[in-house]
Order: sequence, then structure tokens, then C-alpha cells
Amino acid sequence: MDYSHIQKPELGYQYEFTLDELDAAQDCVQAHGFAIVKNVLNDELVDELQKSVKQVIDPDDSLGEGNSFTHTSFIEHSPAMWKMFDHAPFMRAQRVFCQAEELTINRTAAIIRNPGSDPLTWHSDFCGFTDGPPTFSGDILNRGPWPSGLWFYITGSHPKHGGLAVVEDSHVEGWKGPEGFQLTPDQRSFHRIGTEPKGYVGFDFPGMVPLFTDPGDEIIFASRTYHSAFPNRIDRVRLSCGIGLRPRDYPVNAPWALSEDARVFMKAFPDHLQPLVKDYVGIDTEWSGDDAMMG
Ligand SMILES: O=C(O)CCC(=O)C(=O)O
Ligand SMILES: [Fe+2]
Repeated sequence: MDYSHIQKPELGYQYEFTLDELDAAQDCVQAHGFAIVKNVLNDELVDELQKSVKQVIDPDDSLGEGNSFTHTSFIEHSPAMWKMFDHAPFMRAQRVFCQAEELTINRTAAIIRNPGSDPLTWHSDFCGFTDGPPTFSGDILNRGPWPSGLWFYITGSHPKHGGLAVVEDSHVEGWKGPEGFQLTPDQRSFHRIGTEPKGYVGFDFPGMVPLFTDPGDEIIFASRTYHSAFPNRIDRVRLSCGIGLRPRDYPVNAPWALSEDARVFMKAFPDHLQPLVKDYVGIDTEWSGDDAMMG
């Protein structure tokens, strides 16, 4: 499917903001579940991040056509990403979106989507829909009220280029799915009423908002906001990266041990930035629940 015909939507409310309009951007996240802030990164930082994502994930360019890869502890390997914390406009914006002065790095990611890569299944990153015991790292790291999306699409977000799409107003507790759809049993995706309860892939329903951004723009979405990515149908690789932060006083008790990479990263992180990693717990994507409870 080709999505190059999709145009930037007029939504009847402002959802793109400048760095001078951060409070209005945060109001939009609270009202509609998402916002864009223009020009948060400068060209130099964008360029360094592009190089770093390629170098860390696919240094010898062997990922292959149609493939994509998500790195889930990118900051531990990317000094280029560390520079974002010394970029005052970035930090100012994150304090507004996390509603806290003192922040901790919660999780980070970088993604390569090669030309020919498939669309993503619609999903929410939030893992607090049910109260059961945690069974994977997301259940620990994606349970709070902080934004799930603090992303930079550093080659731009466009429907023809594997860009991001969100469902407007899908961030509120009790949201039931787009018109004509219902949530999947785990509530993390939705499907057309009357079809198999399997996460939806497609960009043809009411409330779907394709996001158009330039490489230095930040895309913010709320903790529960449902989102997807278009297939990449142009001949340039799509690169993105994001730093998820959380208010420092929010308790997150990780049941896994810090990895060696996490430890090395925290030690090498510059002194003046150390408060940001004081409560960093890293991530263990292999962790699958409390052993004791599995008998
Ligand atoms: O690939 C993308 O653009 C979106 C990624 C995403 O939603 C995720 O990793 O949870
Ligand atoms: Fe996601």
C-alpha cells in the first residue's frame, strides 16, 4: 500500500508548537494525547544522532531491505545522545512534558526502518491496563503517567517514509477504540468489530492522525496514546530515537540487575549529568516475571 497521497491534516486545533509555546503544547498533549514541538534539536545534533543510530545499530549496513530494528538501551551506546541533555531547549521541553524539574532517564530507544519495511500494528505502549504481576520489562517501565512518546524522527516523519501516526483523543482512561472498532482483550490494540481480535494494521479509520515532522522536531504523546508507524516506501532509511524521562521522585523498582553495559554507561556519563542516572534501572528485555511466582 502506498501512502504518499496522505496530506497533512487540519484538525481544528493547534497541535504544532514552537519552543516558546511549551505550555500550550503540554495542554494539547493533555487534551488530545499528542503534540509536535518544532526545531527542538539543531542541525548539528540531528546529524550526529543520525550517524550514531546507524553506527550503533547497523554499522556495516547489513540489516537488509525491508527490515527494521529497535535498540532498547540506545543511550548506553550513544555519546551523541548524551549531548541532548546539554541542549537547553531539549531539557526545558522535557521538564514541561514530564511535569517535573528533576528528571531520571526511564528508557531510551533508536529505530532503523529500512526502505520496504512494513507498517506497525497499532498499539499503546502503556502496560498498566491490567493489575496482574509484571511479566516483561514494559510492565515495570511503562506503567507511570509520564509520556510514552518523546521521539525524534531524525530523517523526518511522513506517511511515505515510515512516519508516526497517532489516534487523537485515545489517551484517556476508558477509551474504547476508534468508531467501528473495539479494543483487543489485552487493551493494547484494537480491531474492527466483527473481525478476529488481533491488533489492527492500516490507516483508514476516524481519528487517525498522520504526523509530518522535520528532523529536529519532537513528537510527544501521552502514556496511553495509541500509535503506529507507516511502512517506509521511499529509498531512504528512516531513523528515529527517543529518550523517555520520568519524574525523579517516582518509584520504579526494577526486579532485574543492572547490566554491565548499563553500569559502564552510568560511570562514563559526565559528572554534571549524573543526577539524571541516579535512579536509572536499565532494561532487561529477557526478564519475564518473578521466578518465585512461576513456581
Ligand atoms: O517505529 C516507530 O515509528 C514507532 C515505534 C513504536 O511505537 C515503539 O517502538 O513502541
Ligand atoms: Fe510504541
